[in-house]
Amino acid sequence: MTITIYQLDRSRSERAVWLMEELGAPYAIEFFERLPVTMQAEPAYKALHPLGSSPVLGIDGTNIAESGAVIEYLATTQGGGALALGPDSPDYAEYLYWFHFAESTLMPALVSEIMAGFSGIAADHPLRRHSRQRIGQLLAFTDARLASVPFIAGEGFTAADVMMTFPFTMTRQFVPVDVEGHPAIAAYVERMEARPAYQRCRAIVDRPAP
Ligand SMILES: N[C@@H](CCC(=O)N[C@@H](CS)C(=O)NCC(=O)O)C(=O)O
Repeated sequence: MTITIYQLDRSRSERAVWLMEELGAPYAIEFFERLPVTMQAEPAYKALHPLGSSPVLGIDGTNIAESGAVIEYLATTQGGGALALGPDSPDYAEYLYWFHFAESTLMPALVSEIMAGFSGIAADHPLRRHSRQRIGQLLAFTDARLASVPFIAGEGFTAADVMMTFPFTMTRQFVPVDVEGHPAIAAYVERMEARPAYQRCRAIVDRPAP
C-alpha cells in the first residue's frame, strides 16, 4: 500500500504527518502552498479533491479528505493499529468522543471566529460575543478533562491526541486560543510538543516559504 500525504502549508494535514511519525510507518509527502491574502490552498491542491481542502490523503491513487476519515484510516491501517482504540479498551468511548469533538465541535467554533475576523465583523458584534463565549465554554470543558487524565482518551497516547492537539497549536496562528488561561490544556500542549515524533513532524512541515 502506498500512502501519500498532500501537505498544505499550516494546515490540518500536519496531523497525518505527526501520526505517521509516531507510528514509524512509511509514507510519501508532497508539499503545497497557501495563496497570499486569501490563505486559500493553491490550485494544484484544490485539484486533489472536489472540496479542495486540507487534509487530502492518497491511498494507492485514491484520494480521501476530511481529518477524521484520514486520521482514522491511518490509525487503523498503519503501525498495526497501535494508536487506535477498539471496543475492547476501557477508554474506547472517551477515545471516540474526543476524536470527533476536535473537528465536529471545537474546530468549527474556532473557524467561525477566524471567518468573522477575516470578514471584518466588529469584535463587539453580538454574534462574535456569542462565539467567544462558546469557545470559552469548550476550552473550560477540555481543560477539566485534561486536569484528570494525562492523554485525552485516558491513560495512553492515541490518535485522539493527534486530533485534539491541532486546535491548540497551528490554529493559534489564525485565531487567539486562550491556552495559557487553561493550565491543563497548556501542560498537555507542552507534553505533546515535547514528543520526538511531534518535533520530527514540525521539522518536516515548517519549511521556509519558497
Ligand atoms: N472539517 C474539514 C475542514 C477542512 C479545512 O477547512 N481545511 C483548511 C485547512 S486547515 C483548508 O483547506 N483551507 C484552505 C482552503 O480551503 O483552500 C477537515 O477537518 O478536513
